[in-house]
Amino acid sequence: FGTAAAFEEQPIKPSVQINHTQLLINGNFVDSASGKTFPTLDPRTGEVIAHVAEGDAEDVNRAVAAARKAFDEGPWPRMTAYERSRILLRAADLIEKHNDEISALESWDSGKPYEQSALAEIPLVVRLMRYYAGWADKIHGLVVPADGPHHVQVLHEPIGVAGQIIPWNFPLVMFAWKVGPALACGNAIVIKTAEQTPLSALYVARLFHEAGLPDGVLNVISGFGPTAGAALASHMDVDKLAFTGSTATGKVVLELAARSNLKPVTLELGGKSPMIILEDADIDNAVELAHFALFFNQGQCCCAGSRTFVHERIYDEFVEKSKARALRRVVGDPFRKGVEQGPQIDNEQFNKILRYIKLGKDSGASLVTGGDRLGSKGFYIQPTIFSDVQDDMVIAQDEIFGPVQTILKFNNLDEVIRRANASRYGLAAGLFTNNMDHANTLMRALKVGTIWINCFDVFDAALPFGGFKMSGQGREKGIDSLKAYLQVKSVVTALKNPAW
Ligand code: TXE
Repeated sequence: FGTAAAFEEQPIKPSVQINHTQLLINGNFVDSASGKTFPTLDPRTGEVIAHVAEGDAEDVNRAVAAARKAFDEGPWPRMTAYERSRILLRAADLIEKHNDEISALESWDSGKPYEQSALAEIPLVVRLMRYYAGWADKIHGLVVPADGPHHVQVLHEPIGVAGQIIPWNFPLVMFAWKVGPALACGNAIVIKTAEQTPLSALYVARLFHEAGLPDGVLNVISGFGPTAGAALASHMDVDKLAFTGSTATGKVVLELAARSNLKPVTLELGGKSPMIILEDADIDNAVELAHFALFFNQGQCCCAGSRTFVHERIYDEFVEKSKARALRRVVGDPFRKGVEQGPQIDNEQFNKILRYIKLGKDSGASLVTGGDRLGSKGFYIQPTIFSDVQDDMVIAQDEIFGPVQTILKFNNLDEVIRRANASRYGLAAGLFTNNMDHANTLMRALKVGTIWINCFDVFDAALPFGGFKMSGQGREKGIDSLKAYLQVKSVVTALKNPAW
């Protein structure tokens, strides 16, 4: 994983200035009402990057009032859909133009490799904005045949003020998944970013204004969950809530929404996604993709392939090759070229992962490689693999959210279907086989929202994403995401002359 000395070096200084640390309310950067700030930390060292305005219930009130006004009185829902589309396209162009600075902010704040930000995530954000710009002027209702002498129309209207709460693992991609469909439908937004990663959204929200987005349509609140997040979820003047984060917090916000004004809620929550490697699979390809599926983004993915089921006939070879691949993984400063894995997001996640590694060791699973931290500062963890993992072990059931691969053995298709589905989660699955019949059986039998066959983590803007069971409610991306941001209104007009 690189030499220990590499982790003691001075971190590489990112080439970007931090210009925005205040809240964005009604088109202006402002201090929080309380005047309070909180530090955002560099996961490489745990040191402070910047102090950011800390939004609280009062700031959420101000932001919701601005969004309400922008929606009820402003030009945004009233301008032509084509004009809205052009603003989203201009925003996409500006994000693309500033990829370097945005990627530097994103990697500095989150610890993800700079190359991953610049070559994969920011281009995905740009693509997503263009996809939703394409939808803006293609959202329309229906005229439906009715039984009586009536003209029946179904109007699709924006829902109003959308409250959105996002996590820290993909700060800007999550921002785009949320604001893209909401803006395409003509809504106004108050979005609360994760307390670990407030920087990139503030930068990008300013670009939306530069692109022509009217004031008050997109308000960004940095702050903590139990204060700012809870205030947004329980606000009486927020018409819809979208949340991505842990299943535990998803339950809390759903309850807050129900107890306040019954706003509809979409939830994108945790997972424990199975990777199923059948005996006929191309083993080298499966090893590489199972490695990617788990270790990508330091293992901090809701859809991480975190239960690797391997057919018993190829199990030992698979484990050996996975170990060799993990040992080749380049861990280090996210700003160093060629680095595949940076530090975990913060001390809390770092300790949580180390606790799970200890649990894995204590429960009798075999530690194949890794199993400890790297270096003595920051939140780096060795790529870790456990084999001989059993379904009832905690490491096979809980979302670890770190670079810890668990490899399980199976014998036949029926067995692996039953075991893969025996989870409270149902977000995604990966299948590796060249047998079409087996692929067809598995794709129908698995209770998950996304299945990747001989590939993994393909995030096309047009592809709906979301979970079965306790992985969530509703879908993001694709056409399905629009439904969450539209009201449906049926209009029935009596016909004077039904003959026509
Ligand atoms: O999540 P939280 P945390 C999982 C992963 C991780 C665990 C804990 O297993 O280890 O969750 O991470 C806001 N009212 N995922 O603590 O608490 C919070 O400020 C309103 C999976 O970071 O769910 C942040 O903006 N909002 C996940 C957001 O919720 C509240 C991605 C997510 O934080 C709130 C992240 C409250 N009472 C973690 N409490 C995925 N699905 O990808 C917190 N928040």
